[in-house]
This record gives sequence, structure tokens and C-alpha cells, in this order.
Amino acid sequence: MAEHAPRRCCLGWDFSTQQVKVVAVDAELNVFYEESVHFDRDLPEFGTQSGVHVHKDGLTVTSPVLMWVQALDIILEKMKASGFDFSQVLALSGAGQQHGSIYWKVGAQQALTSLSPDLLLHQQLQDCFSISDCPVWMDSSTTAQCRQLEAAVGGAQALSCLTGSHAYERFTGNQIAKIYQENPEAYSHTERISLVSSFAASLFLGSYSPIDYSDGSGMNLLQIQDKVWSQACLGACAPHLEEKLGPPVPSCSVVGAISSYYIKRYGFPSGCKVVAFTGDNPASLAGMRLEEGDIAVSLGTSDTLFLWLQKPMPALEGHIFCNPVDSQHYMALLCFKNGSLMREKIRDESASRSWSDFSKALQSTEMGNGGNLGFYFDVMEITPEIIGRHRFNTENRKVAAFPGDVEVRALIEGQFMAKRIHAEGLGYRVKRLKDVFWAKEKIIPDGKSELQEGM
Ligand code: 5FX
Repeated sequence: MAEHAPRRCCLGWDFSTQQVKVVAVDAELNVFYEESVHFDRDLPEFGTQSGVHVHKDGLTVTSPVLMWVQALDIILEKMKASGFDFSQVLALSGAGQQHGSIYWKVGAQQALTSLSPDLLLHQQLQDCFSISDCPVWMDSSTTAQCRQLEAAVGGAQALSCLTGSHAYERFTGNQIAKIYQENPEAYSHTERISLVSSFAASLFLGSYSPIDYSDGSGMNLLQIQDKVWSQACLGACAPHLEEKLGPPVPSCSVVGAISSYYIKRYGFPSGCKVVAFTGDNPASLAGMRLEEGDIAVSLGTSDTLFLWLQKPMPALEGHIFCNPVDSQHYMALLCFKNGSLMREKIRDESASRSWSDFSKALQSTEMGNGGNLGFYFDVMEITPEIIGRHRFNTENRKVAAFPGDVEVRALIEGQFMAKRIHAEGLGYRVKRLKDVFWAKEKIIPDGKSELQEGM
């Protein structure tokens, strides 16, 4: 009986690189329901690997926009089939992989506002996008656009002071510039550009949701001090961009009430509020309640380090974003692209495709790895910009291979050493780790303290 008692709740959505996930959280912050759709496994017709398509040039990385829409359909239908009581949902919000961009075709707003509850979302939105394959954060094909943007505003440091980061290939302004330059027709047929976060919020709102300050800081377009789009940056990227982006809002804003589509099809209450969605990293900072001086490490598809800051220190490496909790404050972020996919590769190559063997290899080797060091970047790294596998033995000589267990420790120690070095290079003083959360892998089940000492 108690099991079926109504339980007021909020929904938290995550539109990440590899899956869409939802959790329901009750008034005591207990997560009592979870559901997810894994793109490669559950939507094989889109042919993604780890949720993306890596193009022939090895630099362009995209995801099909309709895959995301269909994933949302599948989750909502699964929730309905499981008897989930949508009438108890007071509010919803969520996170999205950062930097990815969605191009809504002229007329899409009209389609969004008139969704029929008799059809699935993807059946009604299939003609709503001027670009079907969206650039995502793993894309590194916009070096030319990055240099153009930096030149337009007086150099890399000037851009960093203005927007919190020098020009990065994955940052949305540079991606938009590439689309405008290579596909001006599609650009001119675009009435709105969303980030993955504001796109997801738009699906629930049934109209365009604004971009929030925090995720907006990952575009090389937002003046992070004034919280307005930079006219110089907009002008350097593409024409009429301000109207296609819409005004940004604080990350905690209620952006509206849920669309009648969800009320009629799933039984959401009409007062259900939609709170602005933000980027996955800002959302993690908010969820982990960091304090000044703390540094958090997230081991995900990309590994990230982030911390809460009162005074921004824009530099030539790393990023400063508007803080998602307090828009007068900031957060710093370092992103390492060769994160869990690299660990999975070394697991497959050197630990019989098993996390348990990977952990055994790690435990069988000494901290310091007998002086062997390795740095592994199978895809072009972001921090620093480097590619390839680089192994050095005790004599500091470059070697082509390590025995399996040495390889495993070299990978983990190299990854954590790089995090510390780059964080300290930006002036951070690492005191303690607030937490380490494992994405879907377990590196060493009881090895957290060992990693902390190792840092
Ligand atoms: C941050 O700048 C990143 O590019 C990544 O952490 C993505 O947000 C992953 F979703």
C-alpha cells in the first residue's frame, strides 16, 4: 500500500554523450526512480559509437539530433508503462553535455507549441532541424574558426578575459562559425540555436528555452562578467546570431510551465515547473555543493576538474564559467578528453576487458610504478593539445610498450598527475578531494585513498 502512496517529486534529466537518463527525487532528496536509454544499445539504427559519429577526418564529431528526441520518447513511454505517477511531479530540470549545438529550422517553434499528444515527439519534430547531425563537445575540427575569433577580439588572452576561455574547438561559437561558413543555407534557415541543455528544456517547455549563464559560458560568446553576449564575438562568428541565441538567463531560473503535450499524454500536473537546464559540469558543481578551495574530479566520458571561485582568473588554459548556483560567482573547469574511453581501451588491451583484472593489475604494482610513466591520448587532447601514447621508462627513455600491469598503473597515474599539474599551473592549491564519482567504471574499488595519497 505504502509503495503506491503518492510521492511528490522532482525529475532530473541528463542528456549526456552516451545516454539520456532520468531520476525522480522526493522531498527528502531520496532518488526513488531511475530510467535510462543508452544510445548505442537502445537506438542502434542511428549507428553511433559511444553516442557519437566520428567523421572520416577524425576531427569532426557529431550526434543525430533525432536520436536525442527519440531517447526522450522511449524513457517517457517506459515510465508510463512502469506506472510512474507523473501527476506528482512538481518541477523538472536537467543537465546536458556541454558545447553541443542544435539548429532549429524556421517553423520549428510553431511545431513545438502545437504538439499533438497522440503522437511521439520524434514523429512530430523530424522536420524541425536545419542540421541533422549536431556538433558535440568531442569535435575538434574548428581550429581555423578559433584563430579567426581570437584575431577579431585582440588575441587569445583577450578572448579569455572576456569569455572565460581562449578559443576552443568544441566551444559553440566556433562550431556555429564553421556551420555558417560551410553551410550558409542551413544557417540561414535556422531560427534558433540551442545548447544540448536548452534544447532538452525546450522539449519539455514546448517552446524555446533560454540558454543559462553557466552553460552559455562554454561558447566563447558570453561576457562572463556582464552576462551578455559579446557583440565582438557574435560578429566574428556569424550574422544575426544574437536573435538566434535569445537572451541568456541565470541557471536557477524557472523558464516556464511544462507543455500541455506532457499533461495530456503522460498526466503531468499543469503547474509542473521547468527550471533552466545547464551543462553537465556546472550541474555537478551544484549537486556536489563545493566550497571555496575544494576541487572535484569527475571521471566520465571526459574527465573534468572543477571548483568554485569568487574571483575569476581567466588564463590560457582551462575555463572560467559563470557559477550555476550563484550567478555573481564563478567556477573553473579543466577538461581532459581522454577519460573513460581511454581507460576502457587500456582495460580491453591490457586487462582482458575486465575491470576486475584492471583493478588487480593496479593493486599488483607499486605507487610510482617503478619509475615508469605513461601519457595516453588516443584522441586529440584538450588539456594540453596533444595526441598519441607517450611512455617513458625508469631511465626516462621513450619506449613503445609496457607490460600489461605497468601499462594500467601508468595510465591511471599519468591521468591523475596531469590533473594535478594542470590545476596547479592555474594557481589552484589542491587541499582535498571533495569526492570522486565513477561514471560507469570502477577503477579500484577500495583505492580512493591510494589515489588521494598519490596526488
Ligand atoms: C566540458 O568542457 C566538456 O567538454 C565535457 O566535459 C562535456 O561537458 C561532456 F559532456
